[in-house]
This record gives sequence, structure tokens and C-alpha cells, in this order.
Amino acid sequence: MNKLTKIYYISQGKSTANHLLNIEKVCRSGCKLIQLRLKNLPLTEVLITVQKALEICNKFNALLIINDYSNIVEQIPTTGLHLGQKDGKISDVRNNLSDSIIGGTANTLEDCIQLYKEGADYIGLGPLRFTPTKTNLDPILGYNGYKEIIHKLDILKIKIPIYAIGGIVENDIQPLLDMGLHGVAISSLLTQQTIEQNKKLIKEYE
Ligand code: TZP
Ligand code: MG
Repeated sequence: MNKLTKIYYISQGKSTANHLLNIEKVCRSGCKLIQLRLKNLPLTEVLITVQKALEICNKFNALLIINDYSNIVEQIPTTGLHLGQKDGKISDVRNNLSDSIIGGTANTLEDCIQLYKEGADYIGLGPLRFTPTKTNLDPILGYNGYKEIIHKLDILKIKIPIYAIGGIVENDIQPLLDMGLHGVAISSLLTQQTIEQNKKLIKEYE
């Protein structure tokens, strides 16, 4: 089965305990692709949280992708890695992470081409619209931004799974998939909805 499912959860929370509760809830809802996105925390707390997140994901047979910490992913080859634009090059870590899925963040066509050349397994392209979930948000793409970038990648014959990200609501999902996006990376919607609502949404895009 392709591990890169259409619905990709990006964790959020006021504390690491809250991140873990949200991850458990979204796993319980049937999501099989989870990113642990921790910011500005001491390494020991990150390590402990990664272990706990991994236990939850393993229990639900979901793939855990860790944002930022390539050293941790090296120690746990069953996890994947996501690198933001300022987090180093995928090509620099690829050799040590031959078994892991590695994704990168993009905001422009040029970013996508670069990530493709570096050997990314997927791209998170965004933001679709404003979202309070991420600080220092890149310029907003809107539907037209995605259409233009996907069209140009098509002309260049560059094929790579691309996830739309940023402020995504349920009504965006089908139009984005129809545009040629591989999937959607969502934080707030899945964090805020009930498990029942999430189950219905995730089942629809299995
Ligand atoms: N990168 C671009 S937007 C974003 C990230 C991590 C946050 C997406 O969260 P939400 O709550 O679905 O807008
Ligand atoms: Mg990052």
C-alpha cells in the first residue's frame, strides 16, 4: 500500500501532551500519515515525544513523519522526515536515510523543481490561504497558484506527489485533488473536528 495517503495530518498542540492527544485522536479517526511538528523545544522533550508519538502511530499502523530532526530519524528508520525551507537540503541527508520517506516544503515552482532534483519523496506546497497555525507564512498561493505550478511541472514532466497545505477546509479537498494535487496536509480541521467527523472525511479519501 502507498504510504503517502491523500490525507496527511500535521500535529499541533499547546504542549507536547496535547500534540500526542491530537495525534492519537487523528490516528483513531483512521489517518495513516502523521507529521509530528514540534517547535522551539529542548531536545530531550522532543526525543521523549517522538517515542510516544511512535508508539501511538505503531498501534494504529500509521506512518510517523518527523519535522526538522534528521538525527532522530536516522536513529529510527521506520519514521520519515520533513524538512522546511530553512532546515537543510534533502540531498545532504538522503544517504543516511535510505529507508525513510523524506518530504520538503515549497512555495514556488522553483522550490518544487529543486526538491524534485534533491530526491524528495513528496512536496508540501503552500500555503493555500492564511492560517494562524504557522508563523512566518510564505506568500499565499490560492487555487490559481497551484493550478499554475502544477501545469508547469506537467510541461516539465516532473512527477512527484504534492500535498496542498495551509488553511485547508473540507470543501477544498476534492477541488485540489481534481487539480492534480496528490493530497492535502491538514492541521486545524482534523484537530478541531470530532473523531466521527474525521472518520467520515478520511474514509471518503482513502
Ligand atoms: N506549513 C504551511 S501552512 C502550515 C504549515 C505547517 C500549517 C497548516 O495548518 P492548518 O491549520 O491546516 O492551516
Ligand atoms: Mg521545519
